[in-house]
Amino acid sequence: MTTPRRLLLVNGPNLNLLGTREPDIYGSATLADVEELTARTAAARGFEVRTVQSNHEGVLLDAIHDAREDCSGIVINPGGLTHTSVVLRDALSAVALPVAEVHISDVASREPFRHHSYIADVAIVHVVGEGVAGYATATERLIAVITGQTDN
Ligand code: CA2
Repeated sequence: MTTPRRLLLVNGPNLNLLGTREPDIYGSATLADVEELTARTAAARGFEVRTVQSNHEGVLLDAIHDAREDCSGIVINPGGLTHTSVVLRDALSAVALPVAEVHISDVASREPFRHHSYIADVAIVHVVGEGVAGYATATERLIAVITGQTDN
């Protein structure tokens, strides 16, 4: 089978609130802006993007499982599940697609409970603290991995 030119963009719990609360931490862009930026970045490289945001862990797991069928990589901001979710990590590991982990804020300089990520070692690309622009960086770097232009 040829490599699908499609990515799954996953945004975890509470990221539907982007642009409406805590602009000092997360900026003023909305989730729609993030999805549009990611789609535009991917389209410039000949990829399309399917998006999912949910406040329910199982919905995210199902979307990740489905990506096996027709996607070649996953860009994910797991939100707070980053720091708590073995099942999300297991789903990403199970589908065995290349993963780019994105965080809008610089989690390393925030509360200690945000310093550990269950996702980090199943991701090949990590972009932290670049604001919403980090989704574009992550998408570019993930596509470079998928298309063999680099190894990370
Ligand atoms: O910096 C990030 O992107 C985070 O993944 C965002 C999560 C947080 O739990 C992680 O530690 C770091 C929180 C997502 C909630 O997003 C909101 C956006 C606007 C207003 C309120 C919450």
